[in-house]
Amino acid sequence: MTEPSSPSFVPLATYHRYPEAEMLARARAFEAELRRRRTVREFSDEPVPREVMESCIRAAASAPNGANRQPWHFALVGDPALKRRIRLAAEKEEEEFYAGRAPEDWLEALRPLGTDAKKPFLEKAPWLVAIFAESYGLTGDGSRQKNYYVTESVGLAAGILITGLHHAGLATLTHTPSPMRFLNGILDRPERERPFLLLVAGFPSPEAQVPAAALHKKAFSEICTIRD
Ligand code: IYR
Repeated sequence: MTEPSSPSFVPLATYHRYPEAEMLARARAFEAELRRRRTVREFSDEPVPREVMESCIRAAASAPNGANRQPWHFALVGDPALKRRIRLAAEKEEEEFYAGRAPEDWLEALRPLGTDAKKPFLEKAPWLVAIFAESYGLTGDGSRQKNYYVTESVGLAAGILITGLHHAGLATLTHTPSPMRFLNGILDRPERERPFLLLVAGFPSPEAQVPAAALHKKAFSEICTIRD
């Protein structure tokens, strides 16, 4: 057994405080920017520099997470042969989903979005980011190390990634082929990493359309109660 290390602290050197008017202006500008984000299913094949993707992934990996275990792995895929294999494997699962595995109420809920089993965007978009949630870590000697709040942590990182890509001027699609264990095989990731979601990123096709139904957002009073 190694001795437990005692906590050590450094000054909070990175924090910025803004004057109140600027704080409100920043909050409103950020709200407006994020409210422009739309999930896109029609992508252009125009390339996106890898450095942009890498930077957004580093930003995502700054997410708050359980005990700083950082229980995630981001597999960034631009190789056309790998994208094709992912598309074929995802479409196989999705065909079964749409043709019967999905309960009728689920298919009914999806109808306004117009989704189906065909996933051409998995090949057309320049980048896929397969996000894996690490159920447990491995220490230097190969023994298991517990992770905490894995789903919450990876969800937070995924949200930051989507936000960062949008901020950089890219469109994304949050795709969850189900089940998606096939990603471990294709991307050579260990069993202890559970596929969490497959994020498609690139420029939208110039003809891209988005479902009108998804424009409806709940009223603020429905999503927030305030007691001040
Ligand atoms: N995974 C399927 C079905 C799907 C499920 C939900 I919930 C969505 O919001 C959208 C699609 C697919 O990707 O088509």
